Amino acid sequence: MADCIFCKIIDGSIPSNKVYEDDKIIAFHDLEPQAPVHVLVVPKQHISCADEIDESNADVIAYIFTKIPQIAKSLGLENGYRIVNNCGDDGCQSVKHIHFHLLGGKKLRGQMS
Ligand code: DGP
Repeated sequence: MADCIFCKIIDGSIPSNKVYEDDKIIAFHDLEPQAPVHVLVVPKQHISCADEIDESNADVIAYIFTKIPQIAKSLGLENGYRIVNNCGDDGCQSVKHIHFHLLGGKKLRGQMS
């Protein structure tokens, strides 16, 4: 997607502080961290939001969740972490390329909204 920030990070035209990359996904530090560790885990395939997940693209979403423990371990999140996905306007999704926030590095507040 030509005007998608995360597609530009994936193709290297916008720099990022990468922590993991393979042929299907990328993970990089969030520009505006909300916790001591705040990484975004993003499929390379452009899927706009969780509402667009279907049988044709669910494999890469499942794949992300198989890689998150490895990424979390590499970031030292031995004591747990939070995974957040914002979807659509009410979910306050600002970048319309699905991504999972991986947050940790301290005891996070329990509040969800
Ligand atoms: P969300 O609100 O769930 O769509 O989260 C989008 C996140 O993306 C937000 O925490 C800030 C981050 N972000 C936006 N633009 C960039 C960028 O160019 N580079 C990086 N590393 N993060 C970005």
